This record gives sequence, C-alpha cells and structure tokens, in this order.
Amino acid sequence: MTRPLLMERSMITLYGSFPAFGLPHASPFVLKTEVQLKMAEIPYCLARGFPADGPKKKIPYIVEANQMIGDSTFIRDHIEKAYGVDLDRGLTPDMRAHSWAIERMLEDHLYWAIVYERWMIDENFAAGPAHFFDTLPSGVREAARDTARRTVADNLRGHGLGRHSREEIADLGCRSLAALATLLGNKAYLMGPAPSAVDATAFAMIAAATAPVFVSSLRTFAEERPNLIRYRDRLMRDYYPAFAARRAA
Ligand SMILES: N[C@@H](CCC(=O)N[C@@H](CS)C(=O)NCC(=O)O)C(=O)O
Repeated sequence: MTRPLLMERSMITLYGSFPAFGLPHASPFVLKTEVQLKMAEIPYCLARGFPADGPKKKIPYIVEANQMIGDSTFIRDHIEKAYGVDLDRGLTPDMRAHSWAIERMLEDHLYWAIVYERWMIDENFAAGPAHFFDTLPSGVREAARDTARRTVADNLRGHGLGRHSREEIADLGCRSLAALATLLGNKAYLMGPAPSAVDATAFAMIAAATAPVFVSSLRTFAEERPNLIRYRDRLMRDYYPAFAARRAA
C-alpha cells in the first residue's frame, strides 16, 4: 500500500543513546523504538538524546515537525496512527493481549533486573555506566557518577525490585526470561512466523540482558536457552545486519 502522507511529513528524529556494551544502543528502550521504526519502514534519523531534554525526562523521545513525543509506547502509537501502520497486523485480539502482557513483563520487570545488574554490581558499573561520565571535567566527574548511581538506586527501591538481595533479583529476573523462553518455544517470532511489535521489545531486552561486557546471572541463564539466543541473533541480523556481521567476525 502506498503511503502518500510519507512524502509530506517531516522526518522523525529519534533521540536516544549510542552504541555501547557490544550493542547498537545502551538503552533497550531506544533499541526497541528503533527496531519498531525499521519494522514500520518509516524514514528517521538518529540523534544523541539526554533524558533531561525529553518530555518524560527519559529516552527515547522523538521529534517530528513541532511535535515532541516521549515514551516508547506513545512513540509507537504515534507512528502507527500518523503513518497508517499496524505493527501487529494479522494478530488476533488474544495475541495482542498476550503481546501487551509480555511487554509489561519485560519493560516493567525484567528491565529493572537489568538496571540492577548494570548499575549496582560494582564491577559492572565500573565496566559500563561509569564510562557515561568519562568526558566530564575531572573536577566534577566522580560526583556526577556517584549522584547518578544513587538516583538509580533510589529508582530501583521505588520500583520495589531494589529492595531485594542480589540473589533474589537474579532469581526474579530469570523467571521472566524463563517465561519468555517458554512463550517463544520453537517459533521464529513471539506471535508466529512473522515479526510484530512485541518482538522489538523482546529482542531489545534479551540483547540488553546478555550484553557481553557484564558479569550477569541473567546473561548466564539466557545463554543456557538456545531458543532465546537464536531469536536474539536472528533479530540482530534482520535489523542490524552490519552490526551482526561485525560481531560474528
Ligand atoms: N517507559 C519508558 C522507559 C524509558 C527508560 O526507562 N529510559 C531510560 C534509559 S533505558 C532512561 O531514560 N533513564 C533515565 C532516567 O530515568 O533518568 C519507555 O518506554 O520509553
């Protein structure tokens, strides 16, 4: 189907993160949104975004003409409505409901276990998020690192997951990965033979949970589930072929 609106719209700019931790984006939510833009075949450009500049004080956010939209779910809504795309085309109401439930499990539960592992385990913090501050002047760098880490600890506590021990958090996160592995089974994509929106989220969260630079119970657990790893690698090849090829080399 032709989309005449496409010619008249100004290009979307996706404000997000940057390649890091052996992944195309440090942020799984930015990865999700970029994959959904690719699935929708909508032209876009990428720019470095900072949470403080976004309407929800988080990344990703998009800017299109004079509109700024924050939060990956609302970004998806926008692109589907504005460009006449349905990323869940062909899915039954039951499948759409399952997709929503899977997304919530991954974004509102597994994500926080990933955040815990990256930010709260000392060696992971040193190998990963600590470097976000490397370009700051030396006089303020350490203070900025400490403040950011304390804020993340507070957010984890506010969410609730951060009240548990490291072992308990790993256990809970692995339960989400186990559920995902069971739901995926031997299918190519979560809802069957064709990709749909939930695959963008699942790909992003599995990729984040298995990022090579971190010491991670989630990564070890996922790597023992070949269907999750095959799925992650297939989506990486589908949407980031150059990146997948570099990783394989
Ligand atoms: N519900 C949001 C979550 C986005 C999110 O948590 N982004 C993180 C990066 S992965 C962020 O911007 N964190 C900065 C902060 O919380 O200050 C979405 O779906 O876009």
